[in-house]
Amino acid sequence: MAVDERFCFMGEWYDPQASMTRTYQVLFYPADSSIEMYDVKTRRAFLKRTKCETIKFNDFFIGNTINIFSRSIKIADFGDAFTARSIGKNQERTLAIIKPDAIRSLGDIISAVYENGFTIARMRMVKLSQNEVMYFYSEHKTKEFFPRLCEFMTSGPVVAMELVGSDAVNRWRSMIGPTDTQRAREQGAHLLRARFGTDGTKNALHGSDSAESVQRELSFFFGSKYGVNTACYNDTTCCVIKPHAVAEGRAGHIINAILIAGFQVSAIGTYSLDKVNAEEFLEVYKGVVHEYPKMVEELMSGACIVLEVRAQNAQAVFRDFCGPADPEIARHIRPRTLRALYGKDKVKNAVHCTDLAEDASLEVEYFFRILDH
Ligand code: DAT
Ligand code: MG
Repeated sequence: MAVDERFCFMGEWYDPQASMTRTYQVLFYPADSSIEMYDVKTRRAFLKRTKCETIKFNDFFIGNTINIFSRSIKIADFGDAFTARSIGKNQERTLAIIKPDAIRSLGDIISAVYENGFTIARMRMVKLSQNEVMYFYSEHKTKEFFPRLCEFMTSGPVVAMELVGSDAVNRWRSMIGPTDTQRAREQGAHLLRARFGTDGTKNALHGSDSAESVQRELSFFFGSKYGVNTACYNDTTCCVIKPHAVAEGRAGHIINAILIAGFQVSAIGTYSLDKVNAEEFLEVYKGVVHEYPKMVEELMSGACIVLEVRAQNAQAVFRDFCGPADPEIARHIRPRTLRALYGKDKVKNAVHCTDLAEDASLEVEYFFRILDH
C-alpha cells in the first residue's frame, strides 16, 4: 500500500447547535489510519490530518456511521472516482434472511457471516404477514409450492440482514448452497442450508439472486419497512452488544451464548446512536458512574446490535449472566459470564444490560419503539 494512498468520502454530520446537516469531505489514509476533513460548503479545512486509531478501513462503507472525534459522521457516498472504483467493488450488498426454521441458530449464522468477511450493515427481526410474504415472493405466486412457502415464512419471526462485502450476491448464495436442503447436504456439510435447513421449502436462509433483487429486497425490509419488529416488552430486558464487540466480530458468539444459556432473543436490530441518543439512553448513569462520558463515547462509536432478551424474571437473571461491569473482576469471580468472556475493560465490556428492573421495558422501548420511528 502506497504511503500516501488516500480515500475520499462524503460524510454528513447533524449539527444539533445549528439544527442542520453539514457535509464534509472525509479523507482517510490507511497507512497510518489518519483522517482529514473539509467542510464542503465553506471550503475550509475542518480537521487537519490526524491519526484516529479507532477507525478502521472496513468502517468506510456507504450508509455506515463512524465516530470521528466524538462526531457521528454518516458516510453518504464516495468522494472521488478513485475511491468509488477501488473500494466500490469490495462493497457489494446483498439481502440475506434467516428464515423461521433457523432462528434458533441465529448466533451461529451471524458468526458464519463475519467469518466469511461480510459486514452486517443493517439487521432487524420482523414478523411478516401473509400479504407481505406473498408480495416478497410474488415471482413464485403461480408455483405449486407457493402456499407452503407462505405458510412457512409466516410461521415465526425472520431476521433480515444487509450484508456488505466483495462479490456479495454470488458469494452469499454459494455459501448457503442449493435451494433444496437435501441437495445442499449432498453438496457439502459446510453449506449453510445443509447445516441449518430442514427440507425443500424450509431451507433456513435466503439470498438475493441479482443486483435488481438486492435493490427491491433491501427496500422491502429497510426502506418502506414491511414487517413489524417483534419486540414484546414483557418478561424481557434490554441487551446492547456494544460497538467494539460488534466491530470485533463477536456478536454471533455473544448471541449464541445467550441462546445456549436458555434465554430467548425476541427482537433484534442494529442502531447507530448519535451523541444525543447515547447520552439520553445512558442518562441514569450520569453523575453516578464516573465512566459515564466514556460510556457515551463507546456507545456512539459505531453500530451496535440491540437485543430484546426474554426469560422469566429476565432483567435480574440476564444481568447476572452478563456479570460484573468490570471484565477483570468478572474473569476472577464469574469467569463464565459474557463480560468475562468478551469484555476488554470497564467501558468496552461487550454488553450493556438493563440494571434496574423498572427500566427494562423502557430501555427496550427506547430502541424498538422510539428510535424505530
Ligand atoms: P432460492 O430461495 O434458492 O432463491 P427460489 O427463489 O427458487 O429459491 O424459491 C424461493 C423459495 O421457495 C425457496 O427458498 C424455497 C421454496 N421453494 C422453491 N422451490 C421449491 C420446490 N420445488 N418445492 C418446495 N419449495 C420450494
Ligand atoms: Mg430466489
